[in-house]
Amino acid sequence: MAMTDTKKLAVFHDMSGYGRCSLTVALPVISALGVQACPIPTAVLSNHLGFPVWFERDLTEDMPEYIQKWRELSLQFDGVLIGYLAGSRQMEIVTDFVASLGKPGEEEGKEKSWIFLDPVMGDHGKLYSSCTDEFVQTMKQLAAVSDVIVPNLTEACLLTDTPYRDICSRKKLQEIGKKLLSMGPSSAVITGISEGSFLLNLVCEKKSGDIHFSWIKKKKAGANRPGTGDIFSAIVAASMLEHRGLAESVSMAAEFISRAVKRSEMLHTPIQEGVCFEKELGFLLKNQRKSEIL
Ligand code: PXL
Repeated sequence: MAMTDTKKLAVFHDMSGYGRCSLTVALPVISALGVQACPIPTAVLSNHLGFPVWFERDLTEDMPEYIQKWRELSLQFDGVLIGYLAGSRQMEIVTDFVASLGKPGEEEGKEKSWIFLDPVMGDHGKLYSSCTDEFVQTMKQLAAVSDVIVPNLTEACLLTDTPYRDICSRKKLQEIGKKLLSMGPSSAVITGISEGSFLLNLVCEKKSGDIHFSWIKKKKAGANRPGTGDIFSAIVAASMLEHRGLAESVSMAAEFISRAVKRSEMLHTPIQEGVCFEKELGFLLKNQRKSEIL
């Protein structure tokens, strides 16, 4: 009888102390799915930027040394999740880290590390104030070396130089999906597409030379809240490391977020406090793979 190793996921994100986003949501959901999360903090904030005031310490200058120690320890990862980055220099640091992990076939017997990118740049058709044009261009390069990218519609438009439209036809969205895949990744999910009282995710996958599209549709459970994109990418990354398919992983993420949003609405939690996901973690625990012992 052999035990399979717990999968390890390196996670680039900021640590915002209050407001349920980035590392404070990514770490618990990754753990609940049975995957070991290893954070590389990009910044430390007292709370997320949706509040009127905050403290922020940018960690760009510390990241190379932090990563160097991991190199000296020869640490290996099954996957890398790239979330909130504070500037183009951080993107270069992440790109170097990804390149140092090696590609399949470079080392005999070494499995490929999966690169998951949430290209955090904007929402509702607008670039976040912290993001410059240079940042968007560098993000395209990072997308090219990623395996799975999970942009929202605004970010998908920015990556493909498509003018943003609030209401897009499904055909047009599939064209954007195709463009995203032509940039390099084998899979892309365009998230949070609003269609009446539903939210759609468009899953685009390269499969034996063809492109396969699937639509994951969920009834809207409540208002948009901060941190839901971070929960989404963390669940997709951990779930895929546990050998689930992309569409199944997206469906699980959408269901979990829907439950947490419903709970937040029921409790009248202020929007800026994010989603009350803690008491919904049982849903992920129930979905944890039970096949670790072979
Ligand atoms: O959830 C994305 C996010 C990450 N990090 C910080 C944020 C936000 C969204 O507001 O402010 C610091």
